[in-house]
Amino acid sequence: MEELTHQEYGANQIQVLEGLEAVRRRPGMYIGSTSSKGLHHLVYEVVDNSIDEALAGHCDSIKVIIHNGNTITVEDNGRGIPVDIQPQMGRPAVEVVLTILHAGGKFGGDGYKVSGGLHGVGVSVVNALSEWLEVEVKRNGSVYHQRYERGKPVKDLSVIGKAENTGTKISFKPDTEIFEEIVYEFGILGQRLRELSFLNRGVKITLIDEREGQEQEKVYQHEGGIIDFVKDLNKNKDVLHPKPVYFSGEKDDVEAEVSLQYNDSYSENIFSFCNNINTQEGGTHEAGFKTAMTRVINDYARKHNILKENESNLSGEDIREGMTCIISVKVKEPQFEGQTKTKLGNSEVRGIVDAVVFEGMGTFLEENPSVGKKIIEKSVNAARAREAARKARELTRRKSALESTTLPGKLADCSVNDPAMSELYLVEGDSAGGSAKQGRDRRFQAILPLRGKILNVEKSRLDKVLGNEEIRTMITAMGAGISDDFDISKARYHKLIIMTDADVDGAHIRTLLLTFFYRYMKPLVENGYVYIAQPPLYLVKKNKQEHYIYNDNELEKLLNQIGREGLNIQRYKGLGEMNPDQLWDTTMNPENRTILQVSLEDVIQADEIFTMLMGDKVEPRREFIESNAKLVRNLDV
Ligand code: 0RA
Repeated sequence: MEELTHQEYGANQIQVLEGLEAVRRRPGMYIGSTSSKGLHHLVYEVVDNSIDEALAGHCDSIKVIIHNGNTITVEDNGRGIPVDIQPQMGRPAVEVVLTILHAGGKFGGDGYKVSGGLHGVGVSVVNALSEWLEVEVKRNGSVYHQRYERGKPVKDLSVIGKAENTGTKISFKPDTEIFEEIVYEFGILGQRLRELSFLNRGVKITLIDEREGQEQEKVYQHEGGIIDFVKDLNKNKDVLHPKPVYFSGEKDDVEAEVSLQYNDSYSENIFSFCNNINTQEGGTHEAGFKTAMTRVINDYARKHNILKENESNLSGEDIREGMTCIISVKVKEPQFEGQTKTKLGNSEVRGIVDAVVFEGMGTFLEENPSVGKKIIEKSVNAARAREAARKARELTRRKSALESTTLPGKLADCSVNDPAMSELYLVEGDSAGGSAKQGRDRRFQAILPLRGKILNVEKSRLDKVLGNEEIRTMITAMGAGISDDFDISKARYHKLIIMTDADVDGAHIRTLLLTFFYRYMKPLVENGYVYIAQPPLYLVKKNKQEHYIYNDNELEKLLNQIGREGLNIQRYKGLGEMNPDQLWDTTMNPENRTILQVSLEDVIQADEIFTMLMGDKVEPRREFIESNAKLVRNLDV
């Protein structure tokens, strides 16, 4: 490459600029979106590089700072990005890393790999999307510095001081021309950094918020790695054995780690990761885990005569009931597949995880027979319950086959047949249900009144869940089945709107319903079909004018506007206090209403929240109860 003519070098440079221009023209292609999600993604991108340095064994501390004005600094104590001239480009390596798309780590270092694969688009993308970015590298006893604006170097890399140690510091200001709104959320960054600290044992990650009025600092560091992750996920549950099980292994450049612990609940919580990315759609690592687990438990149960010769094998699902598990693999060239590119495709991973789990779990069971016995008892019970549930389900199925056109009697269906246009209102109480039926637009709005509290599914198995009248009605109305049989393409409504009173009981019913949808109709939640209606809290009358008010802030604003004289303020205690017209105007008419879409961006957090809200332990619930707003994103429809 030394013979590069001047001209060719120039051509290279042009290509480089075009690369970053492409990022600015279509940022969504590189960071997913230019909303809050994309904005936070910039930080993850930089942190990922520091994590790689940690995984290579050269860095044990990463600091992330949110400054006033929502600029960010990410600093690590790794080797520092190389500063020597990169032969192909004839520029310092650090400049190449920051200005050339996909250049990160593809040169200059063995062992350096781009983490993520999904996110791993490189820090140059962050540079391209920042008003300015400054890098400081401590290396070779010197501090090097360079500044860029919208991806372009302002001047050459220069030495600005002496350094005693090594590391990289990158500061940047996201570009207002690119992002819709530039406000970082401590909680969102914290959640991801915390996850990274579990997945990368020992690395100390500090998050500092310097913004005026919201100063805070958190340190995330877990010597136990994914064992601590499992403990944390189970912290509000009653566990079957005190210590999570842990296995790890490495083969052909694939590292696999698994930790699991059973609790006494009925749900299965497996979270898998490849290169620190949550593989929500599963893949070969999960498949390997599941087959090995099923095999090893059945082998053990037979060997110890807990399963008799004439009895059939325990199913995978039965074995995984009440299991909390983290699977984490690190793969050189990950292939991400599936709709959301979160399904691991590398076939070599399956066998490696299978071997690690089969061997590790086998040994564990032999060494801990009392735990083994508990796990198998739980699986056997799960199998029995599943059989009972199957019978119950068959019964409902047969019934609905006989009366195939009969929807539940309480359901006031809409007249259109297109699910994409149809809405189902789940309404608390018969009286509000009656008002909703009269007030609705019957063309596209269906009403299902619910009487009293629905069953707390967090404390029941499927068979009992299916025995509950209100739940059966909802399943039939929705028409898409339940649990493993749930088929979202059969959903009769694409909006399911929960409408409860604005009081404690209403909040409780709403949570019970959300728990049910989350545990038994998860795709409904994942696809954003579930909404929460927002009825007004007050009706303020002055002279002939009426104002509906939805929260206390709004009330304060209005009172400041129209004065406090001659007012009549009515506080609505329940939906039942509104007549059908009012209910339509304030809460159901798509032209005026606000409904909140329930989002499940973070399934891990969602599980924690539902365990907390609906599980047995009271203390964490009390701490949490103020709001479940975390699950809910504001959406005006
Ligand atoms: C390329 C090669 C080497 C390290 C890095 C990049 C590196 C990048 C980042 C980004 C943030 N922190 C970082 N730390 C290191 C290897 C350098 C060597 O061989 O000494």
